[in-house]
Amino acid sequence: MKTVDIEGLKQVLKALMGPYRERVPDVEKITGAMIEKGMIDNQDDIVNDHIAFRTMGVPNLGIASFEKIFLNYGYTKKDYYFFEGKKLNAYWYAPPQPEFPRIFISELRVDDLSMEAQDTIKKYTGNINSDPVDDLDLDNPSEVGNFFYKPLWELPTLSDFNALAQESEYAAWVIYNRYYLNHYTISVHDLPEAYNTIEKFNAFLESIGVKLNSSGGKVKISEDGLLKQSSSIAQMIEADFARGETAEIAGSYVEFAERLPLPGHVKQSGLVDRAQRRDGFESANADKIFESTYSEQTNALKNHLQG
Ligand code: OOG
Ligand code: NI
Repeated sequence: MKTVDIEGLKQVLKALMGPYRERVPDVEKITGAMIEKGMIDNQDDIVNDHIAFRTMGVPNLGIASFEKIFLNYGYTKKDYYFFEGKKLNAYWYAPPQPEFPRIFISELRVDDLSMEAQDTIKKYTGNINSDPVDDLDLDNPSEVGNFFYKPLWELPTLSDFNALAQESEYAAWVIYNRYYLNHYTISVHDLPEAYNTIEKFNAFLESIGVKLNSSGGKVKISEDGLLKQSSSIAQMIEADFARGETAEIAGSYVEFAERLPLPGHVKQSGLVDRAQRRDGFESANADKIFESTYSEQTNALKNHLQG
């Protein structure tokens, strides 16, 4: 078996974070306030629970293409999730070493959309005749790092974007944002005691003016009670569309996760390592977290800001 390029993986993850931080001012805002409260000394002290990406399920793209990047860096494919209402598939991937984030990759089940929406998507993706990941030198971390932010299809028109959003907000998000990092996730149980539950951390976030996704309630709890998640509402970006049009659309967001110790393990943070905590994801939680970029949430954020 090929040895994993751990240094290369670090570089790839670092390349992802730069543009993400610029697009999502909440990232710096939260980190800054965490430093001020003495939770951490700097960004590197934050344990990143997982990162997430979205793709279009069409030939040569989708999970089957995108996952090759992380399989090359030693990730292992784990459970499958199906989101019937949102017409999505997803998998999560376990890292080669526990200090790296898990990865969550979803894809739009394009064939499940109306013919109209399919035609719109294929207008952009239709001339991708080979898998773009196959054209990459996966062992070259800087080439891989650049790939995430490289356009794979033409800039959409605003009217195509809006039409897609009518049927699938996920579709519209991907047609514009492509492989931009969708979120990173602060591991809350690794923080000092005063902030180490999702409830305590949410209170802190709201105290600094971070607006939380309220879909299904601000705290999403897995059926076994051991995975608790919350997320910010995606921040709006000034997006340039084809023909010189511009619009404010949803960009990326930040997530927060608390993983409780599995039954039989002591509940004392610091004494419990990652292997002894609830792993993986939860469909019902994820279903609501996707909505962090949906207009019902982003409109609530806008109204709040105009307050
Ligand atoms: C991913 C939503 C699901 C989780 O942790 O369950 C998720 C997305 O918005 O693309 O992040
Ligand atoms: Ni997530």
